[in-house]
Formats: sequence, structure tokens, C-alpha cells
Amino acid sequence: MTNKFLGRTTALIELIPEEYDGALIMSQINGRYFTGFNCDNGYFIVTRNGCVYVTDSRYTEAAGRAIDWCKVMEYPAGKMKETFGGISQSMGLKNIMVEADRMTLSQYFMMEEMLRPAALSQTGGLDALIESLRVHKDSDEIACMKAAQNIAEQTLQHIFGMVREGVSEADLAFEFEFYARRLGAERLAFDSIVASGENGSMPHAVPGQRRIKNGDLITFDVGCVVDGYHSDMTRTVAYGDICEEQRRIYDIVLRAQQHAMDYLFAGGDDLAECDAAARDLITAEGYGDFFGHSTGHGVGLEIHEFPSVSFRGGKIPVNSVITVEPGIYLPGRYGVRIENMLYKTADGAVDLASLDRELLILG
Ligand SMILES: [Mn+2]
Repeated sequence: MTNKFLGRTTALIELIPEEYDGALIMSQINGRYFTGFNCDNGYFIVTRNGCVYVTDSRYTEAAGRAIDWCKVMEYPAGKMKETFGGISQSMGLKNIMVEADRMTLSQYFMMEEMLRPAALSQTGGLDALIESLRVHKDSDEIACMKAAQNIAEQTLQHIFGMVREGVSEADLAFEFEFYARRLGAERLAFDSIVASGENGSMPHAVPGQRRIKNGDLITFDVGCVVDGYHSDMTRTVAYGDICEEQRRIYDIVLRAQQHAMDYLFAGGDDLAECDAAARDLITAEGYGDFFGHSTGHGVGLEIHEFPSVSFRGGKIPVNSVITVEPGIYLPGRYGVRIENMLYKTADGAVDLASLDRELLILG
């Protein structure tokens, strides 16, 4: 069996420009991606002449077991500088790339001091190289995201059964977390959004004490995490008697989402065209001013990752996972958003969501 983490690390080394010996990866997310080990204090030094993973005594044993294809070292308390200085010298490091997007200035100065005499890169570049690898999901990653999505769907159906007059947004959000974790979610992908009635016009409303009442549209934006991988889904449902315009904007959003998804199913691979497929339909129906955000985003080890489905454009990478989530938000009144997560294949796309999208009227 080939080790996929060694494979990812090797792929990164091949992307690193010649003027650098290698890279220092110290963010938890990227460390996990390249080693499979989830640690909040790991320093993965990747070079053409070998790799070393450095951590402290809390994690040495577990790291040694998890990363058996690379040298694992412990820096003793108070001996960080000696340890990293020794590594830098023995590996002959001169110029190292760092994760400019993911480190603080203090961390930069600290590592510059620790790894002397090696220099750390002062411009970005490593982040984009890592992004270009992470964006292509393998079958294990897809399986995790599908599992997370399945838990979210089962849980949301359970929540739909709880919607009645007087129940608060906060109650529904809390029950979502409780139920999802009991079904095996390691955690939620983000704080659930439950936005009812006039709160629905705020795309990222925080669930509060507002209670469900007749005539509400209720937007649920929820996700779970399985083995580090996130799911993301939004459904808007109605409670009781809704008006003609509420039905109308629901129908427009659903058609806009379907239009963008059909673009992907048919093999479309441009981010701006995908965004426009949803946006132009909403604009043509007269609600363009009420759809302010981009149509979607990449999902994976993080809930929002490369690429962005927006006017900025660019190719949609094969094997990436992106969301399609148009919405219409009428300030002070109500809002609708519908979101599915899709897997982009070589000649089309696979919908990773299976929960119904027809308007569900509860109560
Ligand atoms: Mn989303």
C-alpha cells in the first residue's frame, strides 16, 4: 500500500521552486493534510533531502505512531532553539518557504530565530502551492464528506419534525448539534444558522430567542465534520401560511441553484460562468440587488477553502468539492437560500446532497 501522506508530501516537494530548500508547515490544518496527524504544535520540515516532524513531549509518542514514514523528533522544554538550530544545520537549510497566510508575525520572527542561519521566505507562494494540492480530493476525502453530509441530512430531517409555533431558533440549533453528534459527527462544521422570519434576510444570522410563528420562512445552514472533513448544506422551509412573494422567491432561488448545478453537470468548468448561471437568473427575475454574496466556495478540511465560485473566475479544478448556494434576502422581511455541495469530475459533477429541495411547508 502506498502511503498517501508521503505521496502528498512528495508532490509538494516537487512544486517547491529551486531557490528554496523546502518548506516549514506549522499550521494544524496543513500539518494534518500532509502527515495525517492532527496536532496543534507540530512543525513539519519538508525538504528535497528529507523530512522531519518536530513536536513536544505531549505528542511525541502519538506522532511517532502516526507518521512512521518520516523522522519524528521531540524538542525538550526550553531547548527549542537548540533543537531547530541543530536540524537547520544538519540538513543544511538555507532558504525555507513558510505559510504566509497562516502564521502570525510573532511566529515568523520566532521561527526565523529558531532556524538560523536559514532564511524564511518573505513572500507568499507556499500557501498557493498547498492549495493547488488540497483542492483535488481523493476518494477517502470524498467518502468523509459524504458521511458528514449524510449525518447532516438525517439530523436536519429530525429538526424539521421539531418545528412548531413557539420553538426558538436557538432550541433548533442546539438540538441539531446534539443529534448530529449522537449520530457520529465529531463536531459541527460551523455554528449552525437557523434564521426565521425577518432574521432570514441576514445571510449569516445568529440563532437567537426568536420563536417560530405562522408564515415564517426558516433557513437552516448546517454542516458536520467526519475525520476532519466538512459538509455544508442550506435548506429553507416554510411554516404555516406563506405569501405569494415568499413562494416566488423560493422558486427563483431553486431555479437559480438548479441552473448553476446543471452547468456543472454538463461539464462546465469556469467559476465565473457557474456564478453567473445562478446570478443572471435571479437578476432577470428582478432580485439581483438582493443576492450579495458569491454563489459558492470550496469545502474540505476547512468549511471555506479554495476555490471561490464568484465573478473572479478561473477553472474549476477536477476532483474539487464546491457549494452552489444562491439566495435572495429582503431586508426586514425574509430570505431564502438553498445550498448543495457538489463534487466536480472530469466531465461533469456529482451532487453530494440528497435531501429534497422542493419547498417544504411544515405546520
Ligand atoms: Mn456554504
